[in-house]
Amino acid sequence: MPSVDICFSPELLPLYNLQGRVAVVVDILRATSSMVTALAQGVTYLVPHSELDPCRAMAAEGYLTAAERDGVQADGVDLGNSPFGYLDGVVPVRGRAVAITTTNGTRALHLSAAAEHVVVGAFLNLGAVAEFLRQQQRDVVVVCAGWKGMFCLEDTLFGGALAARLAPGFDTTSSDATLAALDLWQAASSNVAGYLLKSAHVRRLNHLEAHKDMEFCVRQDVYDLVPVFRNGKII
Ligand code: 3SL
Repeated sequence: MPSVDICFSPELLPLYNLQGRVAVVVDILRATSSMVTALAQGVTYLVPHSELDPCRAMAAEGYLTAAERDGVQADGVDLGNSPFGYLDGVVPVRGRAVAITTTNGTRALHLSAAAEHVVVGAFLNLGAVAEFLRQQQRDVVVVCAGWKGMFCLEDTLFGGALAARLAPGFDTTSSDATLAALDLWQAASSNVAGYLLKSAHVRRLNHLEAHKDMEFCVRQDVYDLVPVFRNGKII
């Protein structure tokens, strides 16, 4: 039976073997939620960058650029990191390719590249990701983007929610990390948005739009798509 393990921070990735496994990279607030939303709104593909300058430079090649550092849109780009940037129509996104860099999420994607498949997970596409994993029948590692190497609640909650969806067809009991995430999910699942009000990142993004973003990002099964990161592109 395939197993589900959870890596609480990209800093712990050297301890995990990703070979032959599926890595589900998650940054609920907000990078992977925004990427899923972008593709659902007709963005053709995204190119994730770890650094700002190479991302900005892709404007010259016709890409829309999206960049965030410390929760704020970076200077000189088209979009920040709110999913509403892809929904509000201020910047037309349909049919465009997007170069994107964020504080933690895009870095976590690159660090997961050794996996057999690297997929982009969010509550917004939770059911679609679970179905993809059932079809693959491979061991799964949920890679939490965290915050600058630190543990965070929202990505761990996603890990618990995904493990709950995959049980009993997957082994969700052999890893203490997965057991802890399942317990956290059980504690928070009846009111995820309410639970996350106390999270460090919601307090860090302490302005009105952040609450609006958070309430959107915890919605489950809004989009039936599974973005895959391959050959430098998220499609
Ligand atoms: O760290 C990241 O990659 C971002 O998702 C952080 S933020 O939600 O845009 O502040």
